[in-house]
Amino acid sequence: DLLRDTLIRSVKATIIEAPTVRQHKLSNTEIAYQGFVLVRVQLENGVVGVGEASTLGGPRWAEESVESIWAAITHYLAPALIGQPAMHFEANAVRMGKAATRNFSAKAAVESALFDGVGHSLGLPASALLGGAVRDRIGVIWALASGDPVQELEEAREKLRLRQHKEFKIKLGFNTPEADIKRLQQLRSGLGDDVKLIVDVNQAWSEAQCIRLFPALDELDVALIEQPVPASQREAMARIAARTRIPLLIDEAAFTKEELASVAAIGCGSVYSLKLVKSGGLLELKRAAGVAQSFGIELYGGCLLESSIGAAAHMAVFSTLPKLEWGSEHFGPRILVDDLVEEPLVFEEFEIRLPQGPGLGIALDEDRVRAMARRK
Ligand code: MUC
Ligand code: MG
Repeated sequence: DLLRDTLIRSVKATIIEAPTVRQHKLSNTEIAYQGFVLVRVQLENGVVGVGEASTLGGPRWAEESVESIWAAITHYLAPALIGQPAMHFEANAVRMGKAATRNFSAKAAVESALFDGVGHSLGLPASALLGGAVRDRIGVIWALASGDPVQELEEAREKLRLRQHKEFKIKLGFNTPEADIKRLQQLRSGLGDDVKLIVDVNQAWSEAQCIRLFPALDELDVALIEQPVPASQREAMARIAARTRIPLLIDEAAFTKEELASVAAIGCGSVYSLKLVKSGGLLELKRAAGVAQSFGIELYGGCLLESSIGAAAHMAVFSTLPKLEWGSEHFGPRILVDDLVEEPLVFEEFEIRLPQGPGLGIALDEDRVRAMARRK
């Protein structure tokens, strides 16, 4: 009996600290290691499904920290799920919703582990359980975020040479706007006119600064501007969206699909960054994509510097979206000194591959997980 064999026996969370190859800077945080919460869901048949929650330097990019995610899973989400059929994904999401409000990253990590466990039990990739893949590879952007243009040029050239990435997202807002523009000018002249550059301001600029600075971004042929103003300043974002010649990418301004509908209705941007940390689950991420599309908003496959585990969960759901106009940015596995899986996701010809095999298509590297697990 498949339903009984795949009842949820246990849900365990482990905090992981995974060093990065270099410092990664954002307007509001800076990291030298990635904080993850690894989730293992054991089913009655003995199969263990894995999922991952990602954070950026504590509760700064979003309100969840590794500690809060660990506590939400251990004390609230796990008790709500134990004994339930793992393959009742929607019902399990409802149960998690009743057990905890928001806590999106925690819920998404658990749901990822359920899809992995059920996929392994059925011999099916998670993408098949999510409607079936319409693509098996996705163009993948690299983020330049050391703040040192000399280092960044070198890094970008290496990615181009290896044919891993040909589009770059430049993190702005941790420096003065003048320094940001100067750095961008150096990157543009060093990389040439043909390389696609997008920028992520991570909420750092005011409306007035945007009005003043966007013409310079236009001159540098920036293709997309991500979340220039604070997430809560929706009207300001809408006014900027109406006057800019560069499309705005909505990131922190919309976590839930309902928030997305609100910002879309007042015209805050024309592209949306899909992330499990915002949607709180794979099924919910698909619904967010539907909301975006119904408003004519294009889709961008966002990340929060996940390891191959979290990237695989995103790839499983991204692969099923009929449209994904801007590709993805799941460079996370390549910014870690050591990934958490035996076979990291494959980056080839400027694309990231949807891993094959059942569930999320990845296998934990238990030695590395043990080495990077935070000692309590
Ligand atoms: C963000 O705001 O998009 C994703 C890539 C990166 O460099 O930062 C993250 C979060
Ligand atoms: Mg962003």
